[in-house]
Amino acid sequence: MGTVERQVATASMTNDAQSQVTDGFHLVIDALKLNGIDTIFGLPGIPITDFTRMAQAAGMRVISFRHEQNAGNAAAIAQQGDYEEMDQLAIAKPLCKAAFRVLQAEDIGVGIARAIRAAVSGRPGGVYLDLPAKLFAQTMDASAASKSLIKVVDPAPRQIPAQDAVQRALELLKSAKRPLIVLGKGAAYAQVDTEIKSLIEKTGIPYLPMSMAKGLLPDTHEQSAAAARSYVLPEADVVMLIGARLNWLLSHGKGKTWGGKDHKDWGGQKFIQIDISAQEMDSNVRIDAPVVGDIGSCVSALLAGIGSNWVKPPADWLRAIAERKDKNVAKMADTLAKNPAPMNFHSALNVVRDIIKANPDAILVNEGANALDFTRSIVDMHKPRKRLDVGTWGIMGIGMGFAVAAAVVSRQPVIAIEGDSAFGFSGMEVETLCRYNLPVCVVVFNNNGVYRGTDVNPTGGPDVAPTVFVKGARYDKLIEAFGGVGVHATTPAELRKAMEEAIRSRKPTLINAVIDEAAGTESGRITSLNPKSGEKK
Ligand code: TPW
Repeated sequence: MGTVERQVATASMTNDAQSQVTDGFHLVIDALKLNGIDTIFGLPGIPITDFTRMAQAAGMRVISFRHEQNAGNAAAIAQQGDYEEMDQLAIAKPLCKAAFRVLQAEDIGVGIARAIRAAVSGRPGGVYLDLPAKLFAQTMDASAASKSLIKVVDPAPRQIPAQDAVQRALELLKSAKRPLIVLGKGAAYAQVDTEIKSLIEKTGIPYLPMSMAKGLLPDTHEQSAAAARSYVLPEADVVMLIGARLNWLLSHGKGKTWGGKDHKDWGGQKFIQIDISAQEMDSNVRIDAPVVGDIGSCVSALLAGIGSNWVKPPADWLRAIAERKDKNVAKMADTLAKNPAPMNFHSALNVVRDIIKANPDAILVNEGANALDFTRSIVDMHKPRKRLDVGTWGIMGIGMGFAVAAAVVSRQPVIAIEGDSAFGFSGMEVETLCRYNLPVCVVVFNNNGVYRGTDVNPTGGPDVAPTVFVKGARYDKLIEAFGGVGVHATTPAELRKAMEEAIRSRKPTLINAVIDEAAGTESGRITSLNPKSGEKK
């Protein structure tokens, strides 16, 4: 039975008097219908993809948008409030690292200094500064005003780790038979690339880069264990985390990924964690050797403690990793070399991989689901801080904003690899790319929908399935409206030619790369987080 048929069956089961069980999906649908609500404005993505399918199957109208903001506006037409009166500080507070409000003109200097310090010290984060309209009309004596401004001294002060903490970490590392280092984006932010490289190379320990730490050492480095990730995580006995958190991206440091028996079982690894925030320690599993301080100071202290006669990890560990790597790399090379029609993620990304290799200073922006996960694993980065993606929270819509800023600040070419749904969240900003004539090449991996484009409306009604977009859409035409270059690419050769030309010309370019609508899975590599994924059954 196909996904949709099965869900229709499940839905109708709830209406069956014999049936004993229902689930949260159907309770929500039933409660809405009971109250006469027959239309949902939304945006499907896991964990609510199946909910939208079931609601449609149950006869509700499900109208999908390209950004939740627009769905919210659609749903709000009957209940508009006074937007200008909104208490933005209260709304921003739980979402930001800090939120402040300035009420007097004489406090503007303090407010801005505080906001800067809060944003860049310790673990960096976004800060909201509320400047009410009334503030701007206030006047004050010009010389007192200039004295009230503060130039922040040492906004991100160094935090030196305690020597005994460093010693404890080194002892544990020395005792390891199968050590592993995980580099997180904190390691990349720290901008101490030489020290980190030297720590990795002097210890000889294999490492895994998290997505935004890719390129901190070139992904082609022989100590990179990225191509053997699923082998090294469960097998390692001591893991040193450098600016990486044991959050969901690392399966919370436990469970099957780490060799545990079930999803909560500890795999037995000992952890050394280097982080600027003490609070991060023990957040999911025991941290045996916490080293709290800024990454630069911590890595320097470790390097000093390592000295010149550090014993490299056992050869059998390194050999076992190398064997897995070779096997996986060969397998991937076979997959990448295939040339299916229509293109799939692999054949398209094989091109992107070559383009990035030939242009290692270009900045790669990346969002989507399959478009994100496959790019992360297939496209090697060769230099630090050249990869910007949706990060820990997987927020769609960062694409064009990141691309604009990356081009403006770095003046390097920017390549944005975008799922078609992901692109829709910020797509209008292609006008901004054209307005400022930015050297950005947007590649939309167009597979006709959120994740895939193959769903059908099981009721046979006039609306398409919630995850499906206009088939065969021509995103390339969008940028042409503003004078940019649009290209429709249906083969890897066309994609390569268009990307090379975009890099050469530095003109704002949008390539509509047509991908098989059945390629990929629901939500890329995190399908398992879907409460009731049709794909996995
Ligand atoms: C602000 C939920 C995760 S990934 C995704 C959505 C909507 C888009 C996947 O389709 P796309 O990629 O971009 O076409 P691909 O390569 O698989 O075809 N709203 C926000 N953030 C998230 N993460 C979602 C919804 C989601």
